[in-house]
Amino acid sequence: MPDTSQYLAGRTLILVSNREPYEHTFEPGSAAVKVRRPPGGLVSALDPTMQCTRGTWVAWGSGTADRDTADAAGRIAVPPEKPAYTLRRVWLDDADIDGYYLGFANSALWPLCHMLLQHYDMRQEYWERYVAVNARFADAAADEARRAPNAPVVWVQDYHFALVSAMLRERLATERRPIFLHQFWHIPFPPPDILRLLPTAAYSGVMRGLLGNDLVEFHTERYAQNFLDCVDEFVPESRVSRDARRVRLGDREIHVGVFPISIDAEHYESLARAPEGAAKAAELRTKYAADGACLGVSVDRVDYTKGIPERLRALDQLWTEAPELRRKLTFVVVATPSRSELRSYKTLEEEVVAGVKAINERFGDEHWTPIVLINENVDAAGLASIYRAGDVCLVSSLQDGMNLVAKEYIACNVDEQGVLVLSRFTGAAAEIDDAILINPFNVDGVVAGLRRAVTMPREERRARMQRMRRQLRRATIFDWLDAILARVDELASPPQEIRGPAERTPLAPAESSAA
Ligand code: ADQ
Repeated sequence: MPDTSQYLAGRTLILVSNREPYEHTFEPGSAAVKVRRPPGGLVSALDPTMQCTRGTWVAWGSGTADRDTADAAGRIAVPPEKPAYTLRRVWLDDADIDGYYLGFANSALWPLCHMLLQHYDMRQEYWERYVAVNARFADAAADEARRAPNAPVVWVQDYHFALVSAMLRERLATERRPIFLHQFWHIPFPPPDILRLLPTAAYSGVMRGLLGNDLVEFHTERYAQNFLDCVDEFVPESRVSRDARRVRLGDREIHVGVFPISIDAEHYESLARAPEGAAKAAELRTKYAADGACLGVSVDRVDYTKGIPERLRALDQLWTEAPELRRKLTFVVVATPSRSELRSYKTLEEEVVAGVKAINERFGDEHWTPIVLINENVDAAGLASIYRAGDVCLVSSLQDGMNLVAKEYIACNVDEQGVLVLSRFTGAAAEIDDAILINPFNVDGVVAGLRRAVTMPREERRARMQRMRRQLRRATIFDWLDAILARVDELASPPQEIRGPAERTPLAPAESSAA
């Protein structure tokens, strides 16, 4: 793990994200409290940085015991076993969760950013809640910035908080302390023709909110250029330099950067190599890929962006067209429900279960189940053994900011025999050179890609996987973090002065009428 303490010298890092790094919950039916660390690479990568910079992490206090363990301001020192930084919790009630999280963030922005318009559902109240919750996070971050012993660097995560940076800049405008604001956008950024489907106040607010940052970060050049196109179109008083990826707004300069996120490759590799990982992988192969048969794997949250029904359609067609692959190719599909409160997600869960059942009835028999569906949460060690066992990993996202599953598969493929079949609409496809690229909307193409994967000569498989593994080792999540912090260091020094009120970036008011 690279040493990130060389950056942010004399500065305090304030991180803002929807999910918190430590969640306190009551044990069912008792007053005993347990601490949960949400799984995921981002928290594991950022937690050590927070520990060494002794900053503050502002996040939604989502645990049942979160209020009981924090002080009146929602603050608690973490990690619990060896406190090194502050977690500042922001409280959301059910109406906030419905309007801000399930509503504007996940029913409006999420489908638009993934250009899947049939799932777009927009209500005025969603936007109003989103503005209100973003304001509450900006208040909490402003309070933390005032408490910070050093010049604060604020790092906002994702599409839940498009307005926070501009709001925060406004709140701190009268205090002449240097501050640097930046934001990572984890999902695709759409072109103007898609973003304009939001009401005018909302698309204008989102763009002006993001321009409250000094640096806006994306996974790929395409998302960065889409963002610059939207700035050009929706913020007419700005000046956009596409080549330099820069925006001039009043006397401020906003930089746009490309930083493809990655994984802790060593960690995944060690899970796959561990004796339990190896044993579990061998067990999977004995069960589903004995006698030279082939094992396909896929891993996703159940989300319409991941192309799961499209994948099932392709498998159906594959076993129809290539009867010789029946009993010779089994698929383990890990598809864990997420956002089940939303009807479109619940419907999709049912569609996936019914689709798998139909395929298994059509092609399976008493000795062979074509698709093994695992629709529960699997921990990282379990995933590592599934990845290790898989001869083919199919990622069929219709759109995906990056897709970390593709990289996890590469990290865990320690036997160097696997083939990655990857949707060209993932951020990962812009980076990974040796996958078989597919268009998930074209079922014939997916079938052709799968056939190519299962028949690929051993030497070609090995050569491709070796190259992908070398590429991944050079670009892990720590390299991502390192590159972003280095860029922040470069741009933030000498420290930028907080602008006076007259120079503020205007934020579209929540009450403006919907267009
Ligand atoms: P996600 O849409 O969640 O992330 P992805 O990048 O694939 O998509 O990351 C998912 C993570 O959850 C992976 O670490 C994976 O192992 C894990 N996971 C997925 N399905 C699981 C399951 N069924 N059981 C257990 N774990 C599972 C968003 C964007 C992506 C972007 C990331 C990071 O949508 O495009 O790559 O953020 O920026």
